[in-house]
Amino acid sequence: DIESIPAPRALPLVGNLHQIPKAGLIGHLLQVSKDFVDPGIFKLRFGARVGLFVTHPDLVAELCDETRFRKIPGPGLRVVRKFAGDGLFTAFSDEANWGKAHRILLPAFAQRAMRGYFDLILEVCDQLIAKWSARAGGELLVADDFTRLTLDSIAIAGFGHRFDSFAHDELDPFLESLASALGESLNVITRLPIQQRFAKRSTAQFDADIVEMNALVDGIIAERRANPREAKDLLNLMITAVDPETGEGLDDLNIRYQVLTFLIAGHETTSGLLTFAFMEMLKDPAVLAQAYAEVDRVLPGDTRPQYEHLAHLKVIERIVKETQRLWPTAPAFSVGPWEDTVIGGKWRLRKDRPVNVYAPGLQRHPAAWSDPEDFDIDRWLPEAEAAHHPHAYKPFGNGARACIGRQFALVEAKLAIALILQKFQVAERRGYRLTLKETLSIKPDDFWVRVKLRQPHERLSIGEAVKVGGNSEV
Ligand code: FDE
Repeated sequence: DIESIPAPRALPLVGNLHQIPKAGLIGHLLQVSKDFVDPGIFKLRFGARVGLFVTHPDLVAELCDETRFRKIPGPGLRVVRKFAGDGLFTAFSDEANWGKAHRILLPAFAQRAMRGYFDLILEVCDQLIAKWSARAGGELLVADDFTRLTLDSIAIAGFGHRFDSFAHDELDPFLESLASALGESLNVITRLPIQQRFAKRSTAQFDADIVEMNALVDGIIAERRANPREAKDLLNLMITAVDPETGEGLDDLNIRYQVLTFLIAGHETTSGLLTFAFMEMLKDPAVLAQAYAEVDRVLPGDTRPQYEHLAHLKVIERIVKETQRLWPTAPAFSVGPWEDTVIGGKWRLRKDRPVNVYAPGLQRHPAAWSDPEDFDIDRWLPEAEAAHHPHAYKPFGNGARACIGRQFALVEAKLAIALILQKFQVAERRGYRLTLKETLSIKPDDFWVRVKLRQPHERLSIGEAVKVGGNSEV
C-alpha cells in the first residue's frame, strides 16, 4: 500500500520539504522522477501531507481509465478555487456546474469556431510583429510578449475584450495579480501549517489580488450585458445559452468563475509553450532551418496567413508537439479512484485520494521514449507517432477533463511561430541556461531573443543559410 511506495529520505516534521529548492517544486520533481524512474511512482512528504506522483506510462494508463479514476483537484487547485470556484478547470468532476458549463461551452471550441477566431488572433499577432519590427536589431524578453499575445487573444476571441497589451510597456495589472495569486497557490503546497499561519502578508496579498481580478472580470461581464451583441463567443454562450441536458443556464457567480478560468487557462500555458518552443528551436539550428524552409514554402514572401495554411505547417506542428513533450506547461494533473483500488498489481490507492500524473516525468519515461531527453521532432512523423505508447503523452490532460482549449492553443501557437519566422531572423542571446519560472504552470525564466528583420532577398535562402552556417548567429 501507500507505505511501500518509495520516497526520498524524509526528515521528521518537514518530511521532504527541505529538499525542494527555492526555484520550485516542479523543477525539483524532474530530478526526483529520474531517481524513481523505476517503478515510476513515488511519494513526497510536505510536512504531514503526503503527495503521490506517477510517471510510469503503464501506471498512467491505469489512472487514465475513466471507469476507475476521475479528476480530483489537489491542494494547489483547491487554493485556486478561492478565485476560480467551480469554473471548468477547478471544478470537482461531480459538481453539477462542471457538466453544465462543459456542455454549454463546448461549441465555442469546435473546429468551426476556430475559423472564426483566426482573424482575431492574427490581428493580435500583427501587434506583436509591429512591436518586434520597431525593436529589430535588439533583444527581447519574449515570454512577456507571448503573454501579451495569448492574453489578448483569449480575451478578444472569448469575450470581445481588448486588453491592448502591446500598447503598454507594463503588463496589465490583472496579470500581476494573477501571477501572484497563482504563485501563492503553489507556495501553499510547500508551506507547513505553522508557516502558513505566519504567512499573513501573503494571505492579505492573495485577498487583494482576488479583488483586483474580480473587478476586471465583472467589468467585462457588465459591459457585455449593457451592450449585447450578436456573437457566438464564450461570453454570449455563458450569458444566454442553456444546457441541453438540464435546461438551465449558468448563474452569475459561475459566469465570473468561468471568465476568470479562461483568462487564466488560456494564456499562461500557451505563452509558456511559445517561449519553450523558441528556446528549443534556437538550440537546434537544423530544426530552425526546417521551420524556416517550411514557412518560406507555405507562406512565401509576405503572404498573409489564412486558416487553411495552418494544416500545411507540419514541421511547426511537430516542433510544438515535441516542445509539449519535454515542457508540458501545465505540468501535472490529479485524479483519484472512485473506489479503493490497486495499480501496477501492487500499489494500493484509497478511494477519493488524489494522485498526481507528473507529465514531464511521464513524457521522458524511458519505458516509452528512446533518448527521452533529446529534442527530436521526428518522433512526430506519422509512422513514429502511431507507434507511441498510448498513455505516455498527456500535455492536455485526459478524458472528459482534458483541455477544452487545445485547438485554440494550437492554432494560436502555430500561427504565431509561423508569422515570427516569416518576418524575423531570430537568435538566442549567447549561452542561455534554463531556469524554470514556476507559477502553477512553467516557463523559461529570463529568456531573451535577438531579432532582426529578414530582408526580402534573404527570404528564400535563409533556411539553407542557417543550415549551412551551422549556428544561429545573426
Ligand atoms: C484543462 C487543461 C488540462 C487538464 C487539467 C487537469 O486535468 O487538471 C491540461 C493539462 C491543460 N488544460 C493543458 C493546456 C496546455 C495548453 C497550451 C492549454 N491547456 C491551453 C488552453 C487554452 C485554453 C482556453 C485552455 N487551455 C482552457 C482550459 C480549460 C477551460 C480546462 C478545463 C477543462 C475541464 O472541463 O476540466 C483546461 N484548459 Fe488547457
